Amino acid sequence: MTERGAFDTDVVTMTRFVMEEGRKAKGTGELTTLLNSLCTAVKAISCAVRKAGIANLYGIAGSTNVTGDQVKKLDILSNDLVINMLKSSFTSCVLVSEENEKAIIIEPERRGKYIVCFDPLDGSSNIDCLVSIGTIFAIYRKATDDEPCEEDALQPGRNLVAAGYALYGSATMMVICTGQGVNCFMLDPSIGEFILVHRNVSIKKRGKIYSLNEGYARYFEPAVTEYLQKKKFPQDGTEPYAARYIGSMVADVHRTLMYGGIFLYPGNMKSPSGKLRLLYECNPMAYIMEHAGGMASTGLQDILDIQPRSIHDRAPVAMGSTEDVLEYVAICEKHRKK
Ligand code: AMP
Ligand code: P6P
Repeated sequence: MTERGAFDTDVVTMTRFVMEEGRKAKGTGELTTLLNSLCTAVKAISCAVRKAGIANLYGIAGSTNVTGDQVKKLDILSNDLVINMLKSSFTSCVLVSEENEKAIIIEPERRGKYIVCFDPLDGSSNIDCLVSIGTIFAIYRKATDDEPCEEDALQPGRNLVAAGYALYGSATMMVICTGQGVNCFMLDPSIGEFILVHRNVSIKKRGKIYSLNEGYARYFEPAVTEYLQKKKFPQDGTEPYAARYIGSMVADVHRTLMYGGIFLYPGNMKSPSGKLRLLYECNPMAYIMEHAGGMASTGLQDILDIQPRSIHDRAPVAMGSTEDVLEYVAICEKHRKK
């Protein structure tokens, strides 16, 4: 419904948008089918997340809900939804999930040419306190004609065909990029469709917000400490940056995309590669940021240039407004040369 309450009879849904883009690309329709299958999984996850508090869906696996049904934890339910929607789309041959130790190789009769790496419910530790959580996905094309295997997923982010995320916040939003700009779609529950609300998002060149978990300050590398000092006590007469950190990557990155600034999960002396996973957290978010005119770096190299060694590799990350990330990278470079 438009704000005037009139019914928009020409509404641009995500399904329609993806079909139009697919038509322009003159492809076989496989990627369009894949994206629309992911969209269905996200709608079902959104429904489950919103019901969780009532149907007691969240919490410890193995518990039973009010009707005595076996309760699946939301992240297990979300994982099953994404896997089943992708398997039944005949578009993918290898799936890598944050929830599965090994890659899932699709059976021959249901294979397609894509590889999908995903975190079905990122930030799930925040479910019980109703903090925003999300689904993140990254789509590659199989690069060889060999039998599909886990190694097919070990491609640098530069090879991405598409990536995106769903944010289950005050509303449910999907943000996707297929190489031609970043587009945002809001779920309209009244018609069960994602509606285009923000076309071709462009991130500010510089923001006023930094976002990281300062609880690890005692373990920060000197470069991170120096960067934060500059944000809190600027020597150039500018105002200090604001600090925002939700502890749910999709929410922190989406805020950074919308408002500008920098999101960091750096390595530290206890965890040199940080915590976030390269294939299904860092790469898809880095792809989105770069296509929105931003930047994503480990501090020493672009995230999208990293050659993964295993499917659950971690990577330190700083992403967001280009000038903010470049400022951080310069400090990292200075400390590297010491
Ligand atoms: P397909 O054969 O449909 O999987 O598409 C082949 C290639 O065309 C994809 O790998 C994309 O690079 C591009 N393409 C296909 N469909 C779309 C779409 N819906 N949006 C953007 N690019 C697309
Ligand atoms: P920390 C959530 O558990 C998550 O994987 C990301 O969504 C989030 O950015 C990060 O971990 C938070 O980690 O160490 O700050 O609690």
